[in-house]
Amino acid sequence: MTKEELINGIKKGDPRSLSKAITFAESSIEAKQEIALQIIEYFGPKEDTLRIGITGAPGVGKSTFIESVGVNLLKDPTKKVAVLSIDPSSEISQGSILGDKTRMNKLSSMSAAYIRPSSSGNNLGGVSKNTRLAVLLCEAAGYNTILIESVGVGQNETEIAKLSDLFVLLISPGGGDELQGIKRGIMEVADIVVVNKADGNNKNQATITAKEYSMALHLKPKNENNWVPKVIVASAQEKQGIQPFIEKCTDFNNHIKNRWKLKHRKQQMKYWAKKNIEYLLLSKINKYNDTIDSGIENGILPERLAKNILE
Ligand SMILES: Nc1nc2c(ncn2[C@@H]2O[C@H](COP(=O)(O)OP(=O)(O)O)[C@@H](O)[C@H]2O)c(=O)[nH]1
Ligand SMILES: [Mg+2]
Repeated sequence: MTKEELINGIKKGDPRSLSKAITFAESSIEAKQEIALQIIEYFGPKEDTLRIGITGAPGVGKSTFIESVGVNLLKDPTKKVAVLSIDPSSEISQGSILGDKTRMNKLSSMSAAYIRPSSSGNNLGGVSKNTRLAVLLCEAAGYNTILIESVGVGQNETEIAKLSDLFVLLISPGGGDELQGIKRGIMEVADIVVVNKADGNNKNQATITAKEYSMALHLKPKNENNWVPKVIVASAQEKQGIQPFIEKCTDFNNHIKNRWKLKHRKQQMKYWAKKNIEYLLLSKINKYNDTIDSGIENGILPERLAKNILE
């Protein structure tokens, strides 16, 4: 498919064109990624969208929760929902992704929804770098609510915050132990904490956990955006707490809209610019292997060598 065909397809709302464009964005082949960049540039920035990053331990119910939220969001005919999932285990096989797909059965059958696992290249920062382009392509295709699912491990957890306007942490009703298990870093950036699986025997424990988090979140210094983080008790399975969550998301969007959102997105783009420079520089290092070899053989100090190469 040519760039023009992809652009026309995306304009017409053809999900296959969008998928193809995202595949190009994720490609390690320069020419393909270039096409994806040009498509994004063609459509230009979409400011009136909400990017919701959702993280949490494996099995806490992220996919189930996202499906319930997506289905509820689509009761509003002005909404179009895209779900991107970053799953480290998907690097090797597509197994876990298939699992996610089946869990999002209802949502994936709805025409205003688009669901796509974000493949992680094995390049540095590849996971989120590619996902960022996927977000932009979904927005180009007219999806105005983007839900990004990521397992809260490793660098993923902070990088997903760099892709989102609104950052959500899902936890299970585990009480105090749970609170300590969560890295401070995540707590600090969470705008909404959802205590999921508040059903059956876990109901009471969920309320207690929610109170603990509420207290912890009130103690932490306010974010730059002056938003006081919220705690929601939910059961993705029984579809409880979903509408209250969506209302909080809307509140948040109104809170940041016109004031903080675009500034925040610019800050994020500066981060990604540096990340991309880092990536390009590192990928160039191998070019200097021969110079390094002969320099060292000839007794030049590594410090001198580096300066000679770069200056
Ligand atoms: N009891 C209960 N189980 C849930 C709830 N949400 C998800 N689960 C179950 O937890 C398991 C993991 O869910 P999944 O959405 O795949 O979690 P993820 O790994 O965070 O995406 C599945 O067996 C779900 O059916 C919930 O609200 N209550
Ligand atoms: Mg999942």
